[in-house]
Amino acid sequence: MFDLFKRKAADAPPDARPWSERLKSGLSLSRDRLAGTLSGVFSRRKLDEEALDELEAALLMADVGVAATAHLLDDLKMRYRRAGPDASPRSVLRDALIALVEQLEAPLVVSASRPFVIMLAGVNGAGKTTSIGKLAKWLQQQHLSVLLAAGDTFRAAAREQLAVWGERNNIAVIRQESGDPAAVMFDALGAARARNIDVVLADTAGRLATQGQLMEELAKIKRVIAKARAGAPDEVLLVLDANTGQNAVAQVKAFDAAVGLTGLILTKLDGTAKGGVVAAIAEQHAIPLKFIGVGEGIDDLRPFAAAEFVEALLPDD
Ligand SMILES: Nc1nc2c(ncn2[C@@H]2O[C@H](COP(=O)(O)OP(=O)(O)O)[C@@H](O)[C@H]2O)c(=O)[nH]1
Ligand SMILES: [Mg+2]
Repeated sequence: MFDLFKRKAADAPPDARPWSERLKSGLSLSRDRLAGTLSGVFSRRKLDEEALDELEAALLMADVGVAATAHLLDDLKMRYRRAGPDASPRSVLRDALIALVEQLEAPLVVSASRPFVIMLAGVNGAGKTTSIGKLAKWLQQQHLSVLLAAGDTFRAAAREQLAVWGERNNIAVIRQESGDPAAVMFDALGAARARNIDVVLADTAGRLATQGQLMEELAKIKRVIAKARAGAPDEVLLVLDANTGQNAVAQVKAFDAAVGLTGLILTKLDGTAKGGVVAAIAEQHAIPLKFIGVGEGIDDLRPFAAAEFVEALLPDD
């Protein structure tokens, strides 16, 4: 819910630390927990059966999931054999994790199509509107002009929240007092054309009366956008709350089946989230992870970089 406190959090002065530091501190809970469960493995300095058992438990606890954990253990054994008995378990684990999640690394590229349309979907509270606010800033830093479309017409508060992000970014928000999100999208693309805007960010509802209705509405929004500009939307991004654990994988599958996803944004990696869900997604339903969010501030969103992420997640040797 939008309230004054949230406004303060987002308007707080930018965090001056380097991104790698902020990512590390965002993932610190996860890393500390892994440090506890991995200390035996790392200190033994050998990947024997006991170490592999401990590792398995640690990965499962870190939200990596059954399928990706099995894959990682197989891959680890192979890598360890190849690297020889002097290899450090941490570096072998790091390499295996990077190899798995690397396939999700595919930065967002804004092609020459105008207006370039990015539609965001996701369940209520996942962080869609907040991610749009951060993404607007990121795109402006790439010298692209941005317009926001308030397609979550289900809740008045959602429109207002998007308007505040528009103010923060000093950009226009197209909204309607009532009515149909598809009509908002049509308006927004028209306005973007008239004003020579590069990118339209389309917010959508996260919950309607039923899940079926939500998916139908999203599909309809997508069709209307395509009518307003052939080939659009250029990106359909699913916003996921990293705290939802293995349920995130189920959400990726369901939204992909309903609207055809081109990418993901994983938010709230700064709290109690366990981070390992990235590996679960890579193993079970790999869709490019375009951005990760590590806070509520306007600068708390960055492209996903596999090696950087794994380094931040793993405790030191
Ligand atoms: N800690 C943290 N909070 C976030 C992040 N992204 C969003 N939030 C918060 O999560 C709540 C729901 O976000 P919102 O954008 O309204 O979700 P929506 O319903 O999907 O549009 C808000 O209180 C946000 O401030 C993040 O990366 N980290
Ligand atoms: Mg919202």
